[in-house]
Amino acid sequence: MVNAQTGEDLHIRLEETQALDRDCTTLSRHVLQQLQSFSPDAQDISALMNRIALAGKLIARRLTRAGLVENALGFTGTVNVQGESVKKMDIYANDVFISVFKQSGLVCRLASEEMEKPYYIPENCPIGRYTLLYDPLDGSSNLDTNLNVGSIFSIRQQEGNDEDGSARDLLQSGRKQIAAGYILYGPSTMLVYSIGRGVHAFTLDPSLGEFILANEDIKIPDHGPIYSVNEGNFWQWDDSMREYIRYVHRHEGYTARYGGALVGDFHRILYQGGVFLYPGTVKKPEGKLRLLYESAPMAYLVEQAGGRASTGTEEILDVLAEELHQRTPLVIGSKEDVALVESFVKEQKRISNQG
Ligand code: P6P
Repeated sequence: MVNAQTGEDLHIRLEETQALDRDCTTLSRHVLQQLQSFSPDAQDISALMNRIALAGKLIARRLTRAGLVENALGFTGTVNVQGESVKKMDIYANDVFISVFKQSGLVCRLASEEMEKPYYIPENCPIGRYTLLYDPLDGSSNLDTNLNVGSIFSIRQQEGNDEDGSARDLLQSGRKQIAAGYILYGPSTMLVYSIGRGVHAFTLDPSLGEFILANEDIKIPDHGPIYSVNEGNFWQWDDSMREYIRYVHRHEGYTARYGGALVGDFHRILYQGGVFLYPGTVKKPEGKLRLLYESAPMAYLVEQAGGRASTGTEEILDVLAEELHQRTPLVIGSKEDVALVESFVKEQKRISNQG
C-alpha cells in the first residue's frame, strides 16, 4: 500500500516532474512551440534548426577529443579567402555543415567564411529554398590552447535567381534573416537561437544527445560593466574609439573582458550586459568581422534580446552588403553602452566638421 505522501514527498515529486519537463523541452519541440504552428514553413524552420543542432553535436564531439585525435589540430598550410591561415578544425567544421545539409532538402546553397563562393547543393540531391550562411568555427585561434570557440549561423530564404553563382540575392539587409544564432563550445556546449520570437539558449546533454532548454526569452541588460575589445589595436583606431576607451579607463564600474572569439565574448555580454567592439582602423575602416555571417546574425540576436548592434554610425541590420565576404566595424551589446560608444563617434565627427 502506498503510504500517504507527506508534503516533502510531494515537493520532491514536483521537482522531479519539473526536471523531466525541462529535459523534454528539446530544441525541435521549442521551435514548433515558438511558431505555434505545424505549417510547412514551421516544419522547415524546425528541421533547419535540427540540422544546425546536429552540426553542433558533431563539431562538439570532435572538439572534445581533438587533443587526443591524431591530426585533428594544427594548420592545413593553406590560406582562406580572408587571407587567414586555415586550421584543420576549420575545414572539418565547414565540411560538417555541408554534410549535414547536403541531403536535407532544406537548402539550395551554403555560404561560409571558409569558401570563396557559395557551395551549391548538387543536382542529384534534394534542393531546398533556404540559404545557410555560417562561420563554421569562429575564433579557431583559441583551439590550440583549449579555449572557447563557436559556430555562427544565419538562415535566409532564397530570393530571386542566382544563375551566375554570384549570390547577389544574399546581398540584402540583415532584416531579411529568418533565423540566426550560434553554438558556443565551452565548458558545456550551448546553442543560442532566435527565429524572431525572442532569444533562447539550450545546453547539450551528451547523455541524451539533445539540446535541452536552459534559458528562455533572454533579455540583455540595458547597461552592463563589460567592455570587450582588443586594446592591442588602440593606436590603429581613430580618435573616437580611443576617447571611448579613455572614458571607461577613467570611470568606475567598467571591467575589460576579451576572449579573442566573438561567440564567447558576445555570450558573456548577452547575459551580463556591456559592449563588444571590433572597430575599423584608419587603414581598414571596414574592420575585421564579416557582415553576412558574423555581425548580422549577432545583430539579429541582440535586437531580439533588447540590445543594439551598430557600425558606430549605422544599425548593422540596415547595412547592405556589396559582396559576400564584406567586413564591417561592429559595436554590439546593451543599448545604453552602444549609444555611449556612438556618442564618441558623433563628437569626433562634430570636431572634424569644425575643421
Ligand atoms: P583579434 C576570430 O578570428 C575573430 O574573427 C572573432 O571571433 C574575434 O572576435 C576576432 O576575430 C578576434 O580578432 O584581432 O582580436 O585577434
